[in-house]
Amino acid sequence: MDYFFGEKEYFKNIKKIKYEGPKSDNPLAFKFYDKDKIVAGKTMEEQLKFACAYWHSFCANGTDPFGGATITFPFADKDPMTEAEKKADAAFEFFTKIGTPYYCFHDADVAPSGNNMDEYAKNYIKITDMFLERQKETGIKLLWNTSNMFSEDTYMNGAASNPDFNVVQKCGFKVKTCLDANVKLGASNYVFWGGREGYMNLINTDMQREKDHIGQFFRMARDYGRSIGFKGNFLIEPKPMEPSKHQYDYDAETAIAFIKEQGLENDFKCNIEANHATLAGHTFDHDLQVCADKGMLGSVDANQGDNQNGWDTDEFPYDVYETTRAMLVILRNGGLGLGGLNFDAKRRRNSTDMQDLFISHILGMDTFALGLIMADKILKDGKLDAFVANRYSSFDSGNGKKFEQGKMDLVELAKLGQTAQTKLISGKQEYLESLVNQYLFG
Ligand code: XUL
Ligand code: CO
Repeated sequence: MDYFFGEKEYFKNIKKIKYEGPKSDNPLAFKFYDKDKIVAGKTMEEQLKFACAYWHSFCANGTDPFGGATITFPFADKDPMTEAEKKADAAFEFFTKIGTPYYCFHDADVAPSGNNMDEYAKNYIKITDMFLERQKETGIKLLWNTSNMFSEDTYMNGAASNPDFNVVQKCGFKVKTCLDANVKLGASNYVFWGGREGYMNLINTDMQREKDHIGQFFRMARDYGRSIGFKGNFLIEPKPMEPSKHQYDYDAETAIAFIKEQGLENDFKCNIEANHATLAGHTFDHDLQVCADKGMLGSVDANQGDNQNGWDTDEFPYDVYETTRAMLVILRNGGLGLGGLNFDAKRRRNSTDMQDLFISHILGMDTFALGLIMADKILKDGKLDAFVANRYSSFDSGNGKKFEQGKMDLVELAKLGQTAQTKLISGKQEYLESLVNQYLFG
């Protein structure tokens, strides 16, 4: 099989990345991700369903608020459409070489927006037609696409929540175009991340009206998507802030409440991003568990934040403790369903070698592979789950069961409480944490 498409090989000197095991000193090899290895009844590839994020891997050039680009791409071209075509070829070469079975993109990542909406659609359709060909050639699938309604100045006051209906109309055009491409490419999901769907100051904002407009917009997107044959999940990706001060889909609980308030629960689930959960003051596994408990775990943006920084650093995951805890939730959930693990992650601004694009993905894939192996070990051993089950066992029978089943009123509960004997029962947190260390390093 050839590992390049179009006119040339963009990542020369880098062959398909293989599993070489934990003792390998080859930076361009997997140490733990062995795609065909069976873990918890499925291959690692099927369990983890990795996706590559177009916007970080082929667009982010190291620019930050304090300085310009540090990363140059081998597909740069003076003509924006030619560059988009070369970028698509380079992207499929990368997916094939690194071995991510899925990819994700925004409209703005893949094609130039042109001078008007017709040019935008023409460019986008041309590139997504090309994607369709490349998907057929490689077997790589689209996990989700989305519309970027936050970068252009038009969206500075919001997208579907914008106080100006003219902007909402433009959003309609963009999302319709993106849903058409989604169905053409056979995607599993369609994502809405509400970057500017929030506000900076209540002084100029009618909050409930804005939320209702988003709800109305989502119902229209759902109805259109279903009418053209989209069978996957619509996903809301919660984030508390950045770029908005108050983002409406703050965290998993907030997004689920919104989904239910707006009557979208049969079609919408959540896409949980690790760094967004930590920005909201939660842990990654907290937001995953909130979704799992409500049957709302749609997909995952797999990255990692920084313990000291209060912003979205989108690092590639390297914390095995965190991925183990995430994979515990995912395995207990019975897997990711139509979702996957999308690396919404970028290499650091000073990781400027082209090799670093590969190495960063290897790091993320190995870290989640370890998380999967460890979570499987923990679940098979069963001590953690048995401890938790036992902790709640007073509700398994007798009056506790009656309470849980709603067969008791407050008068009866109070009567029992008059003579109830309570004792201090240890939560054993440190014991359980040291048990996890034993699984990880024992
Ligand atoms: C931004 C973010 C987005 C979404 C897709 O923080 O996570 O890239 O994943 O729009
Ligand atoms: Co994301």
